[in-house]
Amino acid sequence: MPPTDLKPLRTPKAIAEAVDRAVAYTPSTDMHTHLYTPAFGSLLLWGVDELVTYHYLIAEVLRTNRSVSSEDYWAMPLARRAEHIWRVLFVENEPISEARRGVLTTLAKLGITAGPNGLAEAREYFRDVTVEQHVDTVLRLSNARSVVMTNDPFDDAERAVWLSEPDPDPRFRAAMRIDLLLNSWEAATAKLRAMGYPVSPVFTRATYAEIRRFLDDWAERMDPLYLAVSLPYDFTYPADDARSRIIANCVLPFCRERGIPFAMMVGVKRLINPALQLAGDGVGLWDMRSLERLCAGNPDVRFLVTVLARENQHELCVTARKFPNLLPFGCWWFLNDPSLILEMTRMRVELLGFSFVPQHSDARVLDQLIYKWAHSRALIATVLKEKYADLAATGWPLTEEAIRRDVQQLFAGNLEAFVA
Ligand code: FIX
Ligand code: ZN
Repeated sequence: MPPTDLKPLRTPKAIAEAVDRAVAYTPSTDMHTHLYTPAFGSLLLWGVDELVTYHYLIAEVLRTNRSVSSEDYWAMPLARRAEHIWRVLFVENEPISEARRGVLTTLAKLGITAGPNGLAEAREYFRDVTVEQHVDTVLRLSNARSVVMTNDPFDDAERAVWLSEPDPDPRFRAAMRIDLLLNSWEAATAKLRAMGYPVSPVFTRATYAEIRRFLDDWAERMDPLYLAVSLPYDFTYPADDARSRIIANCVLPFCRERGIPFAMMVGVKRLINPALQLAGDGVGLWDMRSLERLCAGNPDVRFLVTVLARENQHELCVTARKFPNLLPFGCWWFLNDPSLILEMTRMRVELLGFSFVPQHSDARVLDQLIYKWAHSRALIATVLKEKYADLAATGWPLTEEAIRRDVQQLFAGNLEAFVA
């Protein structure tokens, strides 16, 4: 990055140029993805056929061409599914949606001229690419310093890889995901027993101890940055249910003693259309009094929180103003769209200053890092230019040095400090 001078930036043009430099140059820590190191084999999705069959695009193709049902779609092999999506969503209809534009941004940055023949050209590009090469290419093009994985010890395929002690890649860090434990206690007891943790469905002191032993064992194996869970829109705490008992007796003590945050992603309405499989989830409004109770009742536990409903965003910002142990993050899933990223980022800067994590990619396919970060960096820059121009208009001596510091904080520093 070129040296910066310390003379105050007075004009919107000078401010905009300084913001663009800082946003382009500052590497990001991507705090939530579904990516894996190549050591995890087929768990790491990459390449144009996976990119084009992303579940966001499945939802769009099924409504755009209703003559092909979800059953017909799932009956096709991957290559045919990609060709179907490409034809319907990119050739027969303009690729105007955010998920479609994302594919094109990725192909363009990989040097593949995107046009009606883009799928075939991209397949040509990937023919001689190895996954190791592609990880380097994608992280470079995304300017991502590190990505945080979603690591589920209840997933049989992933657990087997961990037990084989795969070579670590410092660019990929772990997050331990416990959805089964907190959302499906019955199923979790069977898995825990099979893994050698003799829990009973009835909550006894011994069962709590075994759950803790499970969390501790896997934290030793994974060294997670945080403990994570996706919770439904009707998540209530405390409640007379298994989830609340495990959170109170196992999760919160674990996070407190291990010194890692508890990350809650709240608002999904699971499988409102099961026929769409991963694409079948919806969104619901969360009663955030549960968040207030968790933050107020556990001031020595740090909470990373993202919520799925647009209508919950303002309350999340206000709640974060009240609780220093709450760090809002990301424009998650159905919110990862320009109109909503702009709205949420403006709201957060106005209410929280720079004390939040503006974005995560949620990338499921390695290549998505390229577009998810390219699009978000541009949008975050748009908001920063507005806000810094407003600040400079007060006569405040704004410098490029200060802008760089702020952008580093947003893209990496806030999270790194919160998990340290
Ligand atoms: O729970 C999650 O981690 C969600 O992000 C996923 O379930 C969701 O399918 C997704 O990938 C959204 O972007
Ligand atoms: Zn996710």
